[in-house]
Amino acid sequence: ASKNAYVDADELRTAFALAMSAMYKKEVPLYGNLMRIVRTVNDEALVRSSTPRVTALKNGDVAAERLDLERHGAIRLGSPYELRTVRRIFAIIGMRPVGYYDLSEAELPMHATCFRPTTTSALKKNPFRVFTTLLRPELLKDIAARDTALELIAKRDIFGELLLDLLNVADRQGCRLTQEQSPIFVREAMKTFGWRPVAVATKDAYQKLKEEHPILVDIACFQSSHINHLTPRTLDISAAQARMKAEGLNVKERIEGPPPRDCPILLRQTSFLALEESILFPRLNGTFENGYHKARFGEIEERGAAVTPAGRQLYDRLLDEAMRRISQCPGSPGSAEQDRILEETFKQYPDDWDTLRREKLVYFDFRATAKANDSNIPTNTTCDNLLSSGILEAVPITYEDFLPLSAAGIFQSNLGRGKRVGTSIRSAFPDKTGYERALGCALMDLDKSYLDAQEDSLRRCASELGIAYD
Ligand code: OOG
Ligand code: NI
Repeated sequence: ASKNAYVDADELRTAFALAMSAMYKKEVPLYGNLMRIVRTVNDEALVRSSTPRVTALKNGDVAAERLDLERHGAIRLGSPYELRTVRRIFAIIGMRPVGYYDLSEAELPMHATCFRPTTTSALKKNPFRVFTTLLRPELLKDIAARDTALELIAKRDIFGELLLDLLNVADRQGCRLTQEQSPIFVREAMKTFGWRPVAVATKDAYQKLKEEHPILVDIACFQSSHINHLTPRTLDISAAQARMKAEGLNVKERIEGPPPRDCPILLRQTSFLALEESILFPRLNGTFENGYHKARFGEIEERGAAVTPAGRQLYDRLLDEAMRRISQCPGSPGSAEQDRILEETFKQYPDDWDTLRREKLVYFDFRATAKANDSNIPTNTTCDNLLSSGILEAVPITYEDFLPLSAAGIFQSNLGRGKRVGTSIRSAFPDKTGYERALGCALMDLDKSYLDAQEDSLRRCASELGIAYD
């Protein structure tokens, strides 16, 4: 193709994600081990594919190529300017902000969205996502710490000039880049999301911020907005977790999210703890001193079906109930006991696809089967009838988003306790409008994309079968 031809956003997203993966492997060598473990576990799971859990994933839209490419990253931004510029970067690779996540409930002075592709076809090609948090300085109690953080953020420039130029070029070209511009864009963007070992903050400022809240140093003290993890998707997180432990990785005690089920829903996640990395702190006299920073970690996840608002309510209620039961246990129950309580509580969540569909707890993609061609289709029939006669099949739709409580658990397990965690936040409340104001546009509704996909599939089936659909 000619140098001046535009690159397709889906292709550019894959180039971008691959570049990030290569970069992260160099920066955090353990990520390479993690990828190897996940690949082995996935291959094994696919061989044992008679288990309903894997069959469900295999029968869903999870093509093997997609699974191989699938990653999510996370970044922590300091200002509305940074967020707006990141939004422009992601727009070029077909990623839009979906959903709002309040992390203040977990004593983190931040809120977030997820940038990801939103159409079924783009998700199929490469569902790359980035969990993007923004600092909420107004939630910080300590004025001095807040001022220091804001000064450091205002002083740095995490985007190079060349990258900013290319963003303007893309704006003029309808949010697209040419064959010639694209590799430069990817290369320059990696500088924004890569590790820069020279801090913006002095060691003293770093220490003071860290004492106030350990997350502040990761948000404010560096010259880039380094991705703090890059997560592959596994088909069997329990097996992957066991293998991580066996290889001596420092794995988090418990897996976040729902218990293991025949019909997986939402997502289950676990991580190994952050490593110490050396950094150079600038001195006021222009020289540098050595130091360490601990933020980046490895994470894996197993994705299940997207749930409807009713399904989500049931999930939240049961998780709440399990947590309450755990907190009421005499002594402090170990992780095995906690998992047992979680599993027992979730017996109340139906665990076969038929019931999940009939009770409208999960979103499905409806498809006409081969049987549709040689059957007489009654015009006056129901979806249930067509399903039970095998003319239609219902495939659960994959959950493409995140869970705020799981995110909080992942955050906390990697922070370590600062002196004053628990007292450094003023109060906890969501502020979606505030996030949208900083972002400069509205967040997409998380449910709508699943509902649309389900409705579209029903409409397609009706037209294929030649029956009316209202
Ligand atoms: C983001 C943590 C959230 C997830 O998978 O839930 C997240 C962060 O640590 O910055 O990535
Ligand atoms: Ni994550």
